[in-house]
Amino acid sequence: MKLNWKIITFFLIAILLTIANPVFSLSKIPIFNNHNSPIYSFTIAQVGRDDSTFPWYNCSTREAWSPAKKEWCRKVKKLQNMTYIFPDRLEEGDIERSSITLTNGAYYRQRTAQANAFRVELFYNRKEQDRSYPSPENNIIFADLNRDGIDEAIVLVGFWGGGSGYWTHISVVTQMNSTPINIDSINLGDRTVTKSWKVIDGKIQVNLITHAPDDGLCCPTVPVTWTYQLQGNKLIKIS
Ligand SMILES: [Ca+2]
Repeated sequence: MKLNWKIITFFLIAILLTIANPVFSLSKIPIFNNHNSPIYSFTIAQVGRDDSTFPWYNCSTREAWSPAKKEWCRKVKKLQNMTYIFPDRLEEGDIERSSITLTNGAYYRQRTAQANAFRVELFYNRKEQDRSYPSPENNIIFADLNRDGIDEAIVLVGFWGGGSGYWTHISVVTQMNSTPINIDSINLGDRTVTKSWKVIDGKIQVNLITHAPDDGLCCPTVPVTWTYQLQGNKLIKIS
């Protein structure tokens, strides 16, 4: 039987393209988050307890929620509607800025004759080249920092001071199973960029871009890794 090499070649190419196509197609598919915005390569990593991947859920969907998702979203709602403390603001003498009760994840004080406006946003991470939206995605970790067997919530909280300054804080919340309490918040600095963070062996490790002495506040250039440990009710920078 004489083989028709043209037909065989055609089918071989067709089979090859069929196999290869999903590979090529997947590489072209943009990844989208719950706000339908592309996740950029500098989006901070979602890393949970002891470096294992921690699940994240979109709490705005309407399907029947799994027990794990219900529990996760219940905790997120608590985090969005509670009081946060900012000890560094108290040192500046503005008592009102040092203790903020959020509603649905935000607080805004309008400017008055006596005082500047300011805004506090939960889950806000100032990303590189992207004044992004507040989102729990990537900006929340549940991990046991004090080894009592119960996970604390560790969240990023953004603080806008009424001008061009923007300070990202790491806040630790305990008692997530009852009435949560923000026991401490530390300030990562004005307009620093949080690149990634994780919890390893109960310590919070943050990779961020901070300022060289000559950098303008707008434009930090120095990559650093800072590590924090919960000692009693205080977050202490240990390296
Ligand atoms: Ca704990």
